[in-house]
Amino acid sequence: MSLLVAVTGRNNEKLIAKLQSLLPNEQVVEWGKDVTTCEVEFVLAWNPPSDLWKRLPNLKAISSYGAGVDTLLAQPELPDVPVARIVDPNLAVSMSEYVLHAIGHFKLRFNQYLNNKNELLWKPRRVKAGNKVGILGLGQLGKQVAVKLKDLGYEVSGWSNSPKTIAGVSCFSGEKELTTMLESLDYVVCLLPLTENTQGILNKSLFDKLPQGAVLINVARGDHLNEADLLSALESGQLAGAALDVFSTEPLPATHPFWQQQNILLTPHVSAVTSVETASEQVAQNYHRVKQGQAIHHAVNQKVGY
Ligand code: NDP
Ligand code: OXD
Repeated sequence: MSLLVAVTGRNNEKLIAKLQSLLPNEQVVEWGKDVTTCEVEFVLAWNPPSDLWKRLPNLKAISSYGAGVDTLLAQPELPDVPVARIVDPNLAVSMSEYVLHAIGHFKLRFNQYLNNKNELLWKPRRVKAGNKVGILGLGQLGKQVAVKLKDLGYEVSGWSNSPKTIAGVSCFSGEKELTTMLESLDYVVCLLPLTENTQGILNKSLFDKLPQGAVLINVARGDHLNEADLLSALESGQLAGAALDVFSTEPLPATHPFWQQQNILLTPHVSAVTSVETASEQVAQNYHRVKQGQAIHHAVNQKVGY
């Protein structure tokens, strides 16, 4: 049995070394190197080549090298085996810090001061009024972000598929309740998984339900957002700004209009970066579980897509 690392677009030296140190008696191989495909029973994947799966007749389980599994589940020839994802409390810490910074960027008017600096302009302003934050998605990440913001004094609400109770956070579920939640928000944060139900959810209809001048923070997936609707909402003033960490096309092409928008804070998919250490430990544990014929930890529900 061997573990195949099919994580593309990054240098996997440290990852392979860490996995090999945790699995000293197992073969850890990297896609693209000399791989005996019939021995592979476990794959760690991130943007794997789509022709990979048909070469692995003995595959027993797959782990995403990330919290999100949308691109993995969308692979046309994905075999019918359990799929796990990374669940790391440290991801929720980085995500909370990112979201807090993104709110501060607009609330403290750093967006304007950055521009003023270029023009040598000394122009103090009061902080932007409003501290109501709504989180779309109350899972591993959304729940922690909600609790952190609540602890800092923000008025926090959250929306999920199933009803939830979180002390000090107003919880909503279902479409009707989403409208109620949106009506009072100053900031809306997307932390939903990308599924057929959530694709394009950040669109004109949602923006129009927010009070004028609200700010959008999208840290989930680029395809949650209708980009043209965002540009129109910024143009009309319906939205005062947006912080975007994820894009439909990554890296964001140089010609993309988002680069030129002063009221868009743009970062290159860095709000909660998978840790080699934690991911390796979880993958090694799941590898052992597969070897012993046990169910894997952090398996996703492939029918619902997360
Ligand atoms: P989880 O699967 O733990 O949580 C997802 C949440 O979304 C749950 O609360 C779920 O509701 C809710 N949800 C799903 N579908 C719907 C729907 N149709 N309507 C309402 N609520 C819905 O995910 P995580 O918190 O771990 O991660 C969220 C996403 O963040 C990932 O899928 C990934 O795309 C993104 N991400 C981005 C990173 C970055 O660096 N930018 C890093 C890591 C993740 P319920 O609880 O009822 O099931
Ligand atoms: C993830 C990500 O899903 O990095 O983990 O986006």
